[in-house]
Amino acid sequence: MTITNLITGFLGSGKTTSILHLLANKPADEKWAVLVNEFGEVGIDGALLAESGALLKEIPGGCMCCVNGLPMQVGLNTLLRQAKPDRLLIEPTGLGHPKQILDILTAPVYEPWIDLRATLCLLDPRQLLDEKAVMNENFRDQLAAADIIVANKADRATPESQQALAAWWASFGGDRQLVEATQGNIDPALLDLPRRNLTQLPESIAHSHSHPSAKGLAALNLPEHQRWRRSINSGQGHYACGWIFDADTVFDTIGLLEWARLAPVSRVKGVLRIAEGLVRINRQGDDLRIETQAVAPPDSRIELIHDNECDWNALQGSLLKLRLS
Ligand SMILES: Nc1nc2c(ncn2[C@@H]2O[C@H](COP(=O)(O)OP(=O)(O)O)[C@@H](O)[C@H]2O)c(=O)[nH]1
Ligand SMILES: [Mg+2]
Repeated sequence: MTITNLITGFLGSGKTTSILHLLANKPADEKWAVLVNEFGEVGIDGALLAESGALLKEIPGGCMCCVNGLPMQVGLNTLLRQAKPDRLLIEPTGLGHPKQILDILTAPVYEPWIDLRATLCLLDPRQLLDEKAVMNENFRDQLAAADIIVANKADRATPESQQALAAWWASFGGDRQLVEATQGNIDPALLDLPRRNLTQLPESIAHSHSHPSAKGLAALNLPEHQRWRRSINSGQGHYACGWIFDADTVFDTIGLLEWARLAPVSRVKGVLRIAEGLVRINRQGDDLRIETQAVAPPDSRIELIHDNECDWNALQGSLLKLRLS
């Protein structure tokens, strides 16, 4: 049986960061697997996790319970049977449906394979001050479905966000556990805690978005001889646009970082080639993190997410101008 945890949380709350931390501290003799499901179709978290040493499976293009119900389940089953990992961490999209995903994971077909433990929900308490987030059903469902709430980004806490967290906890905390973290740095022992009974969860909310036709399980790829392509996705009041560039495309470093910093969107994620090597870009609101990466994905990819429609063509125009080759 594979000990399995769902790591939920709204867009940019720190799920991937926390998973990277957990992987960095895993016992050397254990085999861990990660299933990432992203809202955008381009699939960036897989590239971010490429160096982590875990088995990785990606499901891009929307909530995994909607996009890929059956193929997702077959893929998951194959992963569990063939690789027999000791642990599986599942990162659903920040706009995913936690209740439905828990329903899938507790289906009889997985009973012999999955030992489902506590669901952890990452929360940036500042998001409790953002009415748009608080009104978002996915945001609320994720918090409601969690067994443990991780108040992340403690380094960014303000008196207002701490007050909002205390008020939220007083109303909705219940008998759950609340832990504070920075950079998703949590005690790995939390992963062993049991989950609550599903019947205690609030009724799931009907899916308000359309179900796109089933797409492949792998992240989007570039056809041969094509220099770049883009992909647009929308649903649940959010809009995503991602681009993939071939392995020969190199970006102007300073221009690229400025583009990512200033793009009028709430979320930017990417792994791209620059003259110095590879750069990872991860921005949530004003929190911008830039890192270099050693293991090269075959291409460059970047994705923007926003809660309003954006002028993707204008952003694309300025991005294309930053190519050095
Ligand atoms: N200041 C600060 N930034 C953080 C912390 N944890 C994560 N981040 C940043 O928040 C952004 C989103 O993190 P990510 O893990 O990709 O979020 P996800 O969308 O939930 O997977 C990234 O730029 C991270 O570097 C934290 O504790 N403090
Ligand atoms: Mg992520």
